[in-house]
Amino acid sequence: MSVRLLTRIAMAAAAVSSSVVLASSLELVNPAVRAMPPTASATGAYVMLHNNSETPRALVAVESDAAKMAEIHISEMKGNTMSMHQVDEIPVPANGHAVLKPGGYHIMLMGLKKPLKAGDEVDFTLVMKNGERISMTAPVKSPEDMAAYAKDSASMGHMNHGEMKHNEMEMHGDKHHDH
Ligand SMILES: [Cu+2]
Repeated sequence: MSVRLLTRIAMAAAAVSSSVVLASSLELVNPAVRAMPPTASATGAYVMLHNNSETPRALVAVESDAAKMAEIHISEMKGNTMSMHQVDEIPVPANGHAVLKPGGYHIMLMGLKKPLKAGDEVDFTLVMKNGERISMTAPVKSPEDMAAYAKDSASMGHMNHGEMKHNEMEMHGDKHHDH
């Protein structure tokens, strides 16, 4: 094989592997939007963001044509009342994840352009701190399905956290011998 051909193969391989890394470095798991009665003008959207890289990431904005405004929020209990407010960013730690779920971080759609009913789909663009824009399509779920979803995302977040830590320990096991 000629050197030139080898170089070409190497370059092609590098191009392929770098695009694969980019595409898989942030994984969107289980997106969902809560269906609301037709009179409602706002609703919440949820997803789990997995960061399969060594670089911390952050979600800083969300865009959607489904509403006049989309913001990133966090819900918090204050005494006996649940209140929510806008946040500047939702961190997605290196080799970790961020869970947007009912009662926690969420995407807030305000000024819905049309009622969203179960079975509809909503398109989003997630804007990351590093400038990356990620497309997301989320199904609209009924209140019953959202209740099940909330349970799932609570336990899934927990389970994956353990898995992540386990993987990280295995992957970096050798480095700990340096201490
Ligand atoms: Cu909110």
